[in-house]
Amino acid sequence: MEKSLILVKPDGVERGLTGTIIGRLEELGLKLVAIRMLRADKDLAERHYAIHRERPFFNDLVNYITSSPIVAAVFEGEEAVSRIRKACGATDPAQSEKGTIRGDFGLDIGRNTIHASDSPETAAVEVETFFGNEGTCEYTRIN
Ligand code: D4T
Repeated sequence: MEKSLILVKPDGVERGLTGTIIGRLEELGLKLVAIRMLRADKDLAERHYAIHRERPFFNDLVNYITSSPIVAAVFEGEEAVSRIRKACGATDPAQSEKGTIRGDFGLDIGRNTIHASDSPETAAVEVETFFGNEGTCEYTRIN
């Protein structure tokens, strides 16, 4: 079964949107299999966003994600990665459809409320980055 890692970014946590966002993904029928709140340090943030190291917004991105606590969670389900990406909406909230998480709550392209894995392969790396020690839980989701 496919897994996807999401992060509720500082703007989501600070505005009390964590439960709403997790709830939206649970409502898709996806199974929550791990969750934790943390304050990412620079090393963790740079590892997570390593693919963007050469992009002009990299330093702002790392500064932002380390500025305040985030909530990391793992969801499991059929096509979890693409279904969650669809529920998130476009990266820039100005371009996201209403009804998507970023379309409804995102403030700007940096403070866009949620990160979600972009492929099953990336998800496996990201789950290891955020939950390497404790792993994920197993249970049967009853719909
Ligand atoms: P994430 O990875 O957070 O789910 O976002 P996306 O997959 O939708 O978008 P991305 O990888 O292109 O960007 C990663 C992250 O960087 C921020 N960002 C992006 C930014 O601050 N300025 C920019 O110009 C872009 C393109 C937002 C998401």
